[in-house]
Amino acid sequence: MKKSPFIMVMNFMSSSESRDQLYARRQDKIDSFVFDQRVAAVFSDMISRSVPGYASIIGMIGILARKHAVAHSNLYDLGCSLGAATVSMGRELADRDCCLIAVDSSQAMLEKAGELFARHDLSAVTTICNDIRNVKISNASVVVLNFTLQFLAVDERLSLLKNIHAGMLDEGVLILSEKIAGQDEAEDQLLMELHHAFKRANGYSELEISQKRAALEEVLVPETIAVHRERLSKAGFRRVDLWFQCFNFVSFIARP
Ligand code: GEK
Repeated sequence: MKKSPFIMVMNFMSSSESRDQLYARRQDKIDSFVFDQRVAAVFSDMISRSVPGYASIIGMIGILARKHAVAHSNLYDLGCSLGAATVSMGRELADRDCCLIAVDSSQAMLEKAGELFARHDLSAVTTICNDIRNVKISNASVVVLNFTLQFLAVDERLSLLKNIHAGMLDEGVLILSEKIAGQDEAEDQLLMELHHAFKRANGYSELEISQKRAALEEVLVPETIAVHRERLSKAGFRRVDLWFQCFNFVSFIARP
């Protein structure tokens, strides 16, 4: 019997070899966060202890892909990291003739993603090591940006979304997950406190939380839900629905 997406995600998580302790020791100078080999080695532990709802989102991406994937079309996972969303889609679409394309600019991430694809019998996945801004999107029924857009400079986000929109089939969906800013200072503070409480509950110390926050300061720029909706609409998406939120982490479905 095929395993459920939830079980699949738990298996994916438990395959992580190392616990994230990258910010456990006090550092004199905090360098900007980069997706290098050290991060790739602990990534599945890092993201599951840092992003509330990550496992659910990954599982649901498979469900959403099953609902919206069109036969003989392309499915993109942009900023795939270790390929969790690709695996989730691939397992749901084994019976459909679709092409899975996983893109990331980090070679270290893609090497590990390749191992995961092989473990899940998904060696047909096309992996592309490149900046997502350079990748032509075509014949796409599902495009996933799972916590990736937030790493692009704010003024580069609209043109990426326009490029994605131009390469999508009318019946397709873009799944966009992002860390968000609150709509005002009070909401922002509340969501941040809840997120930090989540990280503490998952074993991160105050030092780890504050050093990671400093490393991400200018690298990950969150925006409000309203800004995302407006930009998606400007990029040509005619309908945008929020299907997931936990604290300051959300996911939208946008239709071309
Ligand atoms: C998941 N989606 O597990 N071009 C290509 N890749 C990029 C770019 C870019 N311009 N900018 C960042 N990345 C994954 C999680 S992580 C989110 C995504 C996080 C890549 C970067 O190398 C990293 O692998 C990924 O986007 C962001 O479902 O760490 O919070």
